[in-house]
Amino acid sequence: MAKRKITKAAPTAKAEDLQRDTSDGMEQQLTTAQGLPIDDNQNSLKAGVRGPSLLEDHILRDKITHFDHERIPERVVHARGSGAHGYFQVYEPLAKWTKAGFLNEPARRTPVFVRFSTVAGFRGSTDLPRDVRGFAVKFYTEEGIYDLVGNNMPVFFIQDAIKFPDLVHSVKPEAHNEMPQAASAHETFWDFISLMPESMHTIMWLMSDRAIPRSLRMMEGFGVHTFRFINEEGESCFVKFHWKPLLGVHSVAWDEATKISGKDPDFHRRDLWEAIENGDFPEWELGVQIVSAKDEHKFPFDLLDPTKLIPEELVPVQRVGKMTLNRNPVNFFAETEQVAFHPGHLVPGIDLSNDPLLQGRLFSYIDTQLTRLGGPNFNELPINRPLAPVHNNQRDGHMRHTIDKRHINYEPNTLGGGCPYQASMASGGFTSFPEPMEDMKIRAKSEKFMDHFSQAKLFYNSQSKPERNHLINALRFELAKVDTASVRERMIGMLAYVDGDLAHSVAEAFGIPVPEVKLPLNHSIPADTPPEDVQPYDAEPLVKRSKALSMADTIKDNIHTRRVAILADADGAPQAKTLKAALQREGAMVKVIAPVMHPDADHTLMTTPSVVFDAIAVVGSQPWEDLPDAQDFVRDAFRHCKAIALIGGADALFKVWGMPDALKAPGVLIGSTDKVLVKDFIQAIAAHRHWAREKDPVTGKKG
Ligand code: HDE
Repeated sequence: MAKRKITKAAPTAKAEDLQRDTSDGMEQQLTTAQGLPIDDNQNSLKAGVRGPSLLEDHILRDKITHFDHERIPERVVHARGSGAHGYFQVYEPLAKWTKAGFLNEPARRTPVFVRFSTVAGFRGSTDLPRDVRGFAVKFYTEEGIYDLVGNNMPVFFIQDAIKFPDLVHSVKPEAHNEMPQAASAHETFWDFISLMPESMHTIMWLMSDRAIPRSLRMMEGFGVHTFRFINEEGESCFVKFHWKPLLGVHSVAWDEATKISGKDPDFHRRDLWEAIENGDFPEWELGVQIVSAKDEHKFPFDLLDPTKLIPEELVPVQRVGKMTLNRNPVNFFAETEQVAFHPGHLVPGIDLSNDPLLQGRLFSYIDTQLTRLGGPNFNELPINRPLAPVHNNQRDGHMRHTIDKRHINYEPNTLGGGCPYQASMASGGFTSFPEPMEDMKIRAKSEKFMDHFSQAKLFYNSQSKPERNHLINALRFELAKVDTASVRERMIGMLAYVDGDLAHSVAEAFGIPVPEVKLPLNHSIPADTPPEDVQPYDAEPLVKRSKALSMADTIKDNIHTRRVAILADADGAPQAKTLKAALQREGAMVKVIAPVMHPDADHTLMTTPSVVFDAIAVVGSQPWEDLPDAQDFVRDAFRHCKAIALIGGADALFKVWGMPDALKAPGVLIGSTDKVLVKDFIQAIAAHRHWAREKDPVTGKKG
């Protein structure tokens, strides 16, 4: 065999090299984990060419042992995630509310790492289940790490951390057969939920289109709990955090979501990755809702109750800064998998509230990292390391990276000059807000926590007609997957406490009247209440409808980064090219799809369904109606209410299928690639979806 030129590994001479944590593998020869160069990576050591492998083969064992341990336990929840790096910048100093440095210096770009996730599915599950999405942001501030570990919905299912294992057990695949994967549509979940009236508000969100986002880049984020800001004077106010995406908030259709799950389960991960690679950096504005200390009790709900939001009509969201994601991770495992968030990672100026869900989380996150990342030194992994210097007397433990040079590892000390010494508040030491506290030890909730339905109603009433229809159909779908009729009926009965029509529409799909159910006697209702007295406690809502809860009026004025497919055979290629150029000028990502590859085509029809696009155009003389993939392509786009342009005779399609009305449906355009059509097509794409086309799957009636 010809001899290859080998670049020798540089001898590791310097102490700081021992702390290296990256390897680019370029121009380097292959070694064992101990740095021994390997001269044969193809054959194990054997007793003769046909003989058994030898136990002595330390090179084989070095490689296989490491391989055997490549997996770490996945997250108990939020196992499926995608991450990206970026930065955050505040617009104006927020000194009147908080002393947090990164919220006070507009010139400062604070690096961030964001991990988006689904909740219920395993690590390899689809990106498009009906589920809450995690939205966790790690800020590497000059004062240390600050983690805002939120979701894409502003409320949560339960009010107290002690119910979290029950909730998660009920939604995860069932224990006997580990089915279904990444789905709430099964009976243990609905059995639990139908007994938990406090979950009803979040259930409205989960059944809404928010649970099937079009893109991670088009989701809102929420801190969920009420937190505290503290300023230099030691004054505190309450704060709710929001992330507002600059591309607007958009979702896909449910039928589309199920198809994407099959065709491209990495749809969201790919979308985020490609946008960043293309330089289309996703952006969110950070919003805050501020409630002064004196207003703590002025709302009909409790600020500490995580099943409630503060309607924006009562307390407006003030946009105070912007986050931009501009860099993909280099290594998924090292960054996205090993990142460890914790709501207790705080900086001076931001503090906790007594929300009993948040309080429980403060225990859970470090505890889970001990199992997942193997010990207490996970904060030394590159992705978790603060940029601020770390000096303390914590020592040793599994996988310690730091080589502590001092033998003085206690405080107080004189031998180490008293270092590291306690920081004073003036020099940036963290101090908790000295909230006065004196009460009896008790397992109970404040009375306002008993209001379970008023905000579920607020959410339902705030939805547009198509959004309500989607919510009803989501419930019909989910409950149809429940085998035990009594569970389904109890759930429908519970919906009646939210809205009579909602309950009726869901019941209609099962051919039953709305069952009357008594509110379950669970721990959120005092145990000595006689069943006949168990009435829903509904606080009088201060707001009947909240615009911010609907996606109908979100940003719809551009087609930036929208994915458009042009189905074009070789004949249609020139027209496809013109259309592609026009759409690209507006910032769209355009692909030409062809039944048979041609020089202007990007993909073939066999591999590329329309569900992974926002809009389609069909060009050319091909008898499209004869091709099964083309049929699904166009029919799906029509069913999912996407903008469709039919150019150069392609309008024959719908006629052949006996759907002549489709040609007159909103969002369907017919013509040539002249300017008028292109302009209308762009407008139709920007509108996102033309829901007016939809028919009710149970009654067959429009909208
Ligand atoms: Fe979490 N949650 N959670 N959670 N959560 C985890 O921590 C937990 C809750 C959220 O991308 C776990 O490192 C409890 C609310 C996100 O790495 C675990 C309770 C909100 C992520 C855990 C909650 C969240 C997690 C699993 C009820 C929105 C993914 C692995 C008291 C405000 C972070 C891990 C990432 C992850 C516990 C409720 C958001 C087990 C006990 C409410 C975004 O520690």
